[in-house]
Amino acid sequence: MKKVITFFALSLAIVAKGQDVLQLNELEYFERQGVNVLVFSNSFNGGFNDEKNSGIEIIHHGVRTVQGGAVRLNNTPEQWDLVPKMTDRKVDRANGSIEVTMRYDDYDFNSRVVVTAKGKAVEMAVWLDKPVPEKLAGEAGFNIEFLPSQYWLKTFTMDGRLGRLPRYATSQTITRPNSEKLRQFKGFKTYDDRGTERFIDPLPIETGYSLSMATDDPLRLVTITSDVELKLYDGRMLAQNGWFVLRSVLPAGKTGKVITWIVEPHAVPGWIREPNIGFSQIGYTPEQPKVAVIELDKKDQPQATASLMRIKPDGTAEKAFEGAVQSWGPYFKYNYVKFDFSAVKTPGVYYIQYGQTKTNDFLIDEHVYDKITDATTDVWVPIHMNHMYVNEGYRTWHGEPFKEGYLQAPESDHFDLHRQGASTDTKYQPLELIPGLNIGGFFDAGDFDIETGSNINVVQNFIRTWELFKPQRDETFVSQKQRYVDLHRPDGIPDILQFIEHGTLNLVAQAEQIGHMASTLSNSILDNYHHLGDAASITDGLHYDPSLNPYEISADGKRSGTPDDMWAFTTRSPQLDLRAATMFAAASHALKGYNDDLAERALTQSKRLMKEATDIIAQRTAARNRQMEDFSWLDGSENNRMDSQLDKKRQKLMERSRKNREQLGDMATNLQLYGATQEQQYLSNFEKQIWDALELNLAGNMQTALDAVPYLDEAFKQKLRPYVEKYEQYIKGFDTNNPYGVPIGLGNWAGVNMVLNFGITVNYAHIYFHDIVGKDEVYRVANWLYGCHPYHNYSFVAVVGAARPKQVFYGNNRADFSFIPGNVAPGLLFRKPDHFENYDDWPFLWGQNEGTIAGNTQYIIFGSSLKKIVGE
Ligand SMILES: [Ca+2]
Ligand SMILES: [Ca+2]
Ligand SMILES: [Ca+2]
Repeated sequence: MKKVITFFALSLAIVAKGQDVLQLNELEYFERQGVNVLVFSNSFNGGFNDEKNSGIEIIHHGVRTVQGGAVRLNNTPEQWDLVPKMTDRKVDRANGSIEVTMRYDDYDFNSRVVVTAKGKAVEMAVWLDKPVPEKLAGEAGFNIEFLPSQYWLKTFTMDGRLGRLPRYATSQTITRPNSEKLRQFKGFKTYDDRGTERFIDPLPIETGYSLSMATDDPLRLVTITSDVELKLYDGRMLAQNGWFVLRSVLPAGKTGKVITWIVEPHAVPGWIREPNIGFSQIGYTPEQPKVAVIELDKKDQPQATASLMRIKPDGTAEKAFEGAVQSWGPYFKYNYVKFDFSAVKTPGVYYIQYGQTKTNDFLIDEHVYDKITDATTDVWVPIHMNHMYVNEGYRTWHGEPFKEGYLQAPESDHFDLHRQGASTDTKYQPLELIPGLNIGGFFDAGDFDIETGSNINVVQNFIRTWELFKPQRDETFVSQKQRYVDLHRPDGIPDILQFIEHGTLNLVAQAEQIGHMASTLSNSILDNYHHLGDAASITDGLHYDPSLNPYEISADGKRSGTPDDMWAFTTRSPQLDLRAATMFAAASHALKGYNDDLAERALTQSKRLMKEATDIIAQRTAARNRQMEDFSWLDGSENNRMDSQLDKKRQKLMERSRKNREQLGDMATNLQLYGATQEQQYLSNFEKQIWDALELNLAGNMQTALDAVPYLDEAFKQKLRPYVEKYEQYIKGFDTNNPYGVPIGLGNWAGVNMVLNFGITVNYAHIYFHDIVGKDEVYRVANWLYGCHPYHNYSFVAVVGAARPKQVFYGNNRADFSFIPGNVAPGLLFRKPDHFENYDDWPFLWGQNEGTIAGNTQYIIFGSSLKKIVGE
């Protein structure tokens, strides 16, 4: 160890000059070419508790490979273990250091981490003003975490001993009594101890004072030396989404500077990030615009030209086109140039050659968009059908889940952000079986609950697709009687009708059995919420009987003492009931002639919920003081500064909109009700509201206005024209906002819904006003989705036709580093202050890789409308 430190000190002295060393930059992180060290640019937020996105992070040669640097209370913190709250962050430019104060309220425990640039390395030091609280002694430590997919199979040395980091977790563990387990998020438990009253604690892979990670890979090499023992763990022992964890336990009874690590991420001399050539992996039609966006390292010198190469039938390549590379400019941390090869219109197989970089090949052909929705409708959607056995060829995707049904949720504060109030708002006692809910519905996303709001969206998205595009595709066998779904087996019924039916079956059952809509049907225990595997094995399928012992099964084999039954959260929301009423009206319309009985039941519930919810809202409104948040929905993305006169005008508009909304109901709901019932009053309610809404938030309300075009006359269309003209300017505005020409989200859920919404609106604007919004505009979102975006150029959609779709998604099969075909990833996750990422070797970050049922059915509308336009 001594030797290493001496060598280290020497190397510091030699290269501590200019740009070779880590320096604190304007954006408050440490930077040298190839290495960024971020210190709480992103803090732990506790929403889903630890999304592996926070604390001290290292972006190493363009990849965020280290995060989670903080004082933590576990050897390998899981999601739902407590995270520290950042209470202070100080940037000291003079000394080149960042200091962060962290706090654990549960233990009244404060600590500070000070990160200081020291040549090519940083010093990470932990300071305590008071000794570690007794309860945390031996448990609290300073941790950082390494991304397994970037480190597995690589070599490491600890104090000179050799090792190789494992592809799969097989290190050793001990168990400890639950009394020693520190409290997890809201007091939940992530584990089932099988009655042992003991929890699992991993043992380290290695311990020592000097560690080199990835000695065989200069891009990933990081050396760490410490004055307190280092322990290297494999976080995957407890949870598949765990990382390699390096930690030093805080010494008990000490104050002051208690731990000092020297961390040096190696930088490859002269390294420049490989250009990321963004293009559509689906390919292009001959007539459409074709522009590649090339993402360049700031230090990279742009090429003057790029070429489009054509692969001939004999396998050789020839230059089809050479064109100038146009500068777009900087956007966050990279520089962007564009290569326009729209001139090439001959069908064929092509690739882009830019300097030394050559892309994979893609097609130019009339038919490239023909199959873009097929994987989503034929595979992704049916696999997410709940309460069914789903088969595909030789493979079972899942058995029939939740056979024991759903219990009335007791009062609770749930881990998936749901809440059951003190009153159930139903005739059921807490934990009483609510009959008839285990039918129909779709799994929410990478989890298995039925989010009612999302399921309402799903049914509406299917209805919208059905009513506008009437897809007759039949590739799925659905038997509600057998509770069986078979993929790729036609049964004579358009699949989309069967999907509408399946969603409606669950939602009607909620309305009939509960009396109103549940907020969710979800897991009762955290241990089966993070389930990865066959949905049918989440619960034991037996009714919970508290008179039996846990894990005991009754003599008749029908009940068990394991409290794993799912819960229905039933606190009444009249707003949700109204949304359901609208959807039921539309579903009734769509299902008529296919399933008349269900259509009738849906209509009955629609009318009843509409009346009851309206009454409840009226009562509540009368009793409630108005709050500003009531019209926050109106205040959209246009935050231009306005003078006070405009402000006044706007306030007046907002006030009128609010009143109209209160008296006439939501305008989009009115429009949908008109579509479902053809009753004139709904249409006039809509017309009274739409113009104010467009004045207040053009981008946010344009879709609703366009949805009305088929129902209204030419005069409406003429009145809408100037708004569409303004919207066209809004679309074009994205060309200067960012290099990719679409709205890009910066939240902790990447913005695919926003991008899809934009794409659908542009498509509809083109369909109804093609003289204003030209056909060229409809390819913006397609380009983005299928590969023209930052970070990498893989298609975000696991879609038919893409040459290089993403390979891992946060689906329910994520533990297999796999995907479910047809999934749409949220996309680029933004990490403050300037980093976009989308891992394609690590599925477990939901903010960038999780497809949702509402988003994926929205994609079906987008894809269907795009196909219609392209086919014209
Ligand atoms: Ca969920
Ligand atoms: Ca079918
Ligand atoms: Ca059960």
